[in-house]
Amino acid sequence: SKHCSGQDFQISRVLVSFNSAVTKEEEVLLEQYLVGWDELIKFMEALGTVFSFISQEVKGKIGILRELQSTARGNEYYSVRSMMDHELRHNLVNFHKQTNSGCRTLLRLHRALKWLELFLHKLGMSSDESNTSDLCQEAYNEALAPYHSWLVRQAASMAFLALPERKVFFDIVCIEHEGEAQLVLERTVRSIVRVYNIMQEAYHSRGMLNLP
Ligand code: 1PZ
Repeated sequence: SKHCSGQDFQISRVLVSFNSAVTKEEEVLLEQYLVGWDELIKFMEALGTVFSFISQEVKGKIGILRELQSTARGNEYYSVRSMMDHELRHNLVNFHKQTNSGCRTLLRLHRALKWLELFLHKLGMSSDESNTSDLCQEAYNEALAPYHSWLVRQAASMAFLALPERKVFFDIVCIEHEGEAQLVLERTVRSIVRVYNIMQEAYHSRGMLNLP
């Protein structure tokens, strides 16, 4: 359809960005990773205004990271591991209170990517009778709810009720025939899993999975 071109959201760009974020040495390049998120923001915006509070939140996190990349020490923010090691070396990571470190900010996006992985997987496996709000809520309960306050959980659940039905989703995702859906979604899920696992290990090995 007409909107599946140009500047509009394209799931293929999510796949390409996350794939190109991973180097042969299994480094995750921060800039490419954020480009993947830029595309996901377009996706949220295509879903309507109810989701703009969520996309504002994500834009805020991306903004903090791009800001860090633009400073004098910006070259240290080249990859996820170089960022982590730079911030740890200079005591920029606070393990006790909330700050705007790159590590804790990126951790929020990292956790949200697990939600997306689960949701896209469920969407790919879903049938005509499946309800997108339920799929979304299940993925949220598993991946993000444990890290969110009661108030945020309530707001998220309300937003999920406003999600469009599967057909509309497939349209936004630019899948013309439902038969293609599973393949395209699984390919995207694989590119997400690859980035996610590398970052999970980087956070885990530095004891940073629970940064406040
Ligand atoms: C398809 C429609 C989108 C569904 C999105 C599912 C997640 C909804 C939850 C949104 C709540 C956002 C409100 C603010 C949350 C923040 O408190 C947390 C923690 O940050 P802190 O307070 O520690 O600084 N922020 C996050 O967890 C960041 C990411 C939340 C949104 C993820 C959306 C992912 C969308 C993927 C692309 C479609």
